[in-house]
Amino acid sequence: MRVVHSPIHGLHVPRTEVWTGRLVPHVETPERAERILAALEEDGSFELREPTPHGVEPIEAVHDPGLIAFLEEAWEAWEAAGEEGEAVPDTVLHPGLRAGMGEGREPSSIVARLGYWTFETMTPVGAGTYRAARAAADVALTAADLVLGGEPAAYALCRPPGHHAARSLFGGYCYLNNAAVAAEHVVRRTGEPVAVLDLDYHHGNGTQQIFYERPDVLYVSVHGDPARAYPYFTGFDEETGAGAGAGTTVNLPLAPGCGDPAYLEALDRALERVRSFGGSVAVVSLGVDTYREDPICDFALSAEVYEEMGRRVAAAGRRLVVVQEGGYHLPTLGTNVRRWLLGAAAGLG
Ligand code: OKP
Ligand code: ZN
Repeated sequence: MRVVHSPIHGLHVPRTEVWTGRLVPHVETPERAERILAALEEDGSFELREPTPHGVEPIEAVHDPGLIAFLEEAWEAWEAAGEEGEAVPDTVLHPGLRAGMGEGREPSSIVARLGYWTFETMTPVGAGTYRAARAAADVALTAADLVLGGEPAAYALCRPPGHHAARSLFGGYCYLNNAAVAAEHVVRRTGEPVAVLDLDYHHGNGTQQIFYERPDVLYVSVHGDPARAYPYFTGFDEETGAGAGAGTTVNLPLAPGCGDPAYLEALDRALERVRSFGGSVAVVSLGVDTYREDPICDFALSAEVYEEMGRRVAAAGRRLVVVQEGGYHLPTLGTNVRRWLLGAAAGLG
């Protein structure tokens, strides 16, 4: 299988995040991508390459140009303001803040602008963040191009991840929505509908929001129930799309401790929807934070199930653009991704 990766991810080194009042070391580290790359390099069946730069246009197809411009300038503005450490807001634009007073516009100070373009405090902007986020989008776009060129599957080793980034918001360790950028690219190149299957532990609020009213992009997600799991405010089963996109969003929230049988049952339901939706390409947001030892999640999947998962997804009969999202248990991160991809390769036949 073809693998796209870029060393530029290493310029993004988030240091700390605030979890329920405690400052903790950030879990979305460069070592994550290094572990995955090492596991894939160890196996002779993966063919590695670096991405082709695609410019900003395919990113503007799914994101507010204001968000992109902000991410590009944010670090410099933070430094110019004499701030210490990473760029993180202290106040975010909760909709209630200006309720009944109009939407408000982008403020001018850097700390306020951070609170305008993000929804939380766990996603710091540092010196290399924008370059890494752009490289991750190029990685996803290059994998999409390989599949458009006839490959049955390609894997995009994206870092930082993307599925929490909405049209006009970064957050959830995500800055640009790599999977959404790739899916929109495929729609525009083929004129066909595209399914996005999100298998990260967390609900992909960003991908869902970007395509919520779109009849030509299916978003299906299997994830920790937002009743307890981040991002808390999206991913309920009654969210099914709106307007022309009514019925093209499918959420399958799962209970804590979810094991292999319950997970595979939900996956089969998700795949039924993918199968009945048109198109020849599916984008998979692959997070292996569903693994039982993941330090920030609460599912109980075995290592072995990843192979079966990949096999079942491939058997759905779509060409696959597999985009890396989360996964934080470093000792098994690479081998779990490898298992998934080997299973998919077997399922593609
Ligand atoms: C990114 B991806 C709760 C911490 C939650 C944010 C998780 C972002 C996950 N105390 N931190 O979907 O793996
Ligand atoms: Zn996740």
